[in-house]
Amino acid sequence: SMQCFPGLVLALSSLLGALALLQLSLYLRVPSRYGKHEERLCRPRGRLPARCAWFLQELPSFLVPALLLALRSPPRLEPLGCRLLCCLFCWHYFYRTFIYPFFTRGRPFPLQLLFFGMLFCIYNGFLQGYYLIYCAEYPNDWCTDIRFTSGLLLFLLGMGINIHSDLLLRQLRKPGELTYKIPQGGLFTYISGANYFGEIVEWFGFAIATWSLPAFAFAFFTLCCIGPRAYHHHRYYLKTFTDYPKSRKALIPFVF
Ligand code: NDX
Repeated sequence: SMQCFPGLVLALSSLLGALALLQLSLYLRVPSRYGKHEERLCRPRGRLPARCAWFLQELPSFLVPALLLALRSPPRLEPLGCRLLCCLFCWHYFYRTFIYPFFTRGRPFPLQLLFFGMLFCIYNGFLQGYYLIYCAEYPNDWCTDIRFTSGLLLFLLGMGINIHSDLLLRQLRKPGELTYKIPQGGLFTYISGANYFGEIVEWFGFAIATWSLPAFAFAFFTLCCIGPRAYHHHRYYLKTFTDYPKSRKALIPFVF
């Protein structure tokens, strides 16, 4: 049966950090080519409807840790912190897999990126789940530790911002419509990447709550992946809409 190999956790986390840097170097200047940054929309081949694409892409991030949690024998009953934290991770990906895709009005998604996205979700789902279920050791009162409570608070706040902002984006379109408009309301009043800001806050909250290398590596990856994308969205809006609100920033309210 499976057990904890600390060397494996270290290696996988380091590779995740390296992937984050690779992302940064690849996508700082040019955005990853999906959504509003895809050049040719008129080529339907090599693309999947947004619903299927997001469902398939994010499913492993829910399934892998959920299976690890369910199949561990003997079941891990102590300490509570590990299971709670693993459930938080699964909870996010339950939303992202089973709820988000069914409401999205996004453009068809490129198969190639879907393939890499799925690989990434398998990798990260395994790393976070494996660490929490087989390796993490928390004192029994971890649930009252300031790291757990403040991290959990940030996680919930970020998740709220993320879900609310994705809802505001969705409402910009009627079903079947594929055009871009200026997002309004919520944190979009201050930043172009409100949904990304929420997601970044969420995963740094998770990292603080778990106080673990894998979770910090994932938060860093998220920052490197969607941070630059928020900046590219911002530039796109400024270029596309002459009446785009001047005071709006890219990712961090009032700052950047
Ligand atoms: N999926 C995370 N890397 C990614 C997909 C892409 O969950 O090769 C990372 C995730 C993957 C990436 C994933 C991993 C790395 C990949 C990358 C592609 C290349 C890269 C594989 C797995 C790679 C290496 C080199 C390492 C191998 O038509 P549309 O789609 O534009 O419509 C949009 C709509 N919308 C608007 N509608 C009207 N008017 C406007 N002005 C609008 N603006 C947007 O709203 C969409 O339907 C919707 C949201 O659009 P957008 O662009 O704001 O968000 P999107 O990027 O689609 O993300 C959706 C949600 C969001 O909440 C975000 O926080 C979360 O998913 N997310 C996304 C990406 C990564 C991630 C979270 C994370 O790292 N935690």
